[in-house]
Amino acid sequence: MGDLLITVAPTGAETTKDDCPKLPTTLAELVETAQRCEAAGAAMVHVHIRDDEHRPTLDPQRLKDTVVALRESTDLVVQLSTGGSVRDPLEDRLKVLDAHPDSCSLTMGTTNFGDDVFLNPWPFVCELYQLSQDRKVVPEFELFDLGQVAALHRLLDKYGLPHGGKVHADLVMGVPGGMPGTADALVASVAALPSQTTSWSATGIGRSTLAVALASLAKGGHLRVGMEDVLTLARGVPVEHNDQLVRRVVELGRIAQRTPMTPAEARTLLGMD
Ligand code: KMH
Ligand code: ZN
Repeated sequence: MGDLLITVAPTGAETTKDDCPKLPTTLAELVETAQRCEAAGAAMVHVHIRDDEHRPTLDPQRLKDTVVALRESTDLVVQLSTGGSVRDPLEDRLKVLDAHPDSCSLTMGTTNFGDDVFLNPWPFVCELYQLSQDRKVVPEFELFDLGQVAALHRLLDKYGLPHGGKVHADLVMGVPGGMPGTADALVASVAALPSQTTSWSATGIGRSTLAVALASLAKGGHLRVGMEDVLTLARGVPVEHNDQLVRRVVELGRIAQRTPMTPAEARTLLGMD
C-alpha cells in the first residue's frame, strides 16, 4: 500500500520556453512527461497549458483536449490549474471547470507574486468553490501563506465539504510574496489547518524545494514537485526532465519509509472513488 502522494507540476505559467527549452509546453511533451512521471512514482499531475507560441493559455478546447489526452495515456489524477497565469481574467479561470478535470487547484487568497499580483478575491474564491461542488470536481486548496489557511477555515465553515467529502490542501512555499519555504513555516501552517483536513502536501519554490520536501516528510505530509516550482537540481545543474524531480522525492520517501501511492490509491485519498 502506498502512503505518499506525489504530485508533479510539470509546466506552470511563469517560465518561458526560450528560457527553458526542456519545459513541456506542447501537448505531446506534456503527455510524454506525464507518462514518465507516472512510471517514476507520481499519482497526480497539476496542469497548466500553453498555446502554439508556448505562451500560457486557458483556451477551453485546448483544456478539454488536454484532459482527454492525459486520461487516454495515463492513469494519473488530472488536476487543472485554475490559477493560470497572473494575467488571466477571473472569468476565464472559472471556465477551467468546463473541461471536467478530476481535480482543480483553488488558491485561498491574493498573493504578491514576485513583481506581480496573483489575484484571488474572496468572492471569486467562494464562486469557484461552489462551482467545483456543483461540477463534482475535487479541489486542492493552494495555500501561499498563513492567512490563506485561515481563509480555508472560513470557506469550509460557510460552504461545507468539497465534492467527495475529503479536504486536501497544498502548501505552496517560498513564492516571493508568500510564506517562506522553511520547516518553521511548514510546521506553523500544518498546525493551523482546519480539523476537516484529510490530507496535505507541500512544495517549495526554487532553492526551498528540498527543505520543504524534507519537512513535509518529517510531518507526515505529501509532496508536490515539478518544473513549475523548481528548475535546478542543485546550483548550476538544470532539471532536464520532470521525472528527475519525481525520482528524487521517491528516494527521499524511501529513506523516510514512505511508499508512493498509485493513482488509484490517490483517488481514494482525495475522495474520488
Ligand atoms: N501561476 C500562478 C500565478 C495554480 O496553479 O492554481 C498561479 C498558480 C496556482 O500556479
Ligand atoms: Zn500551478
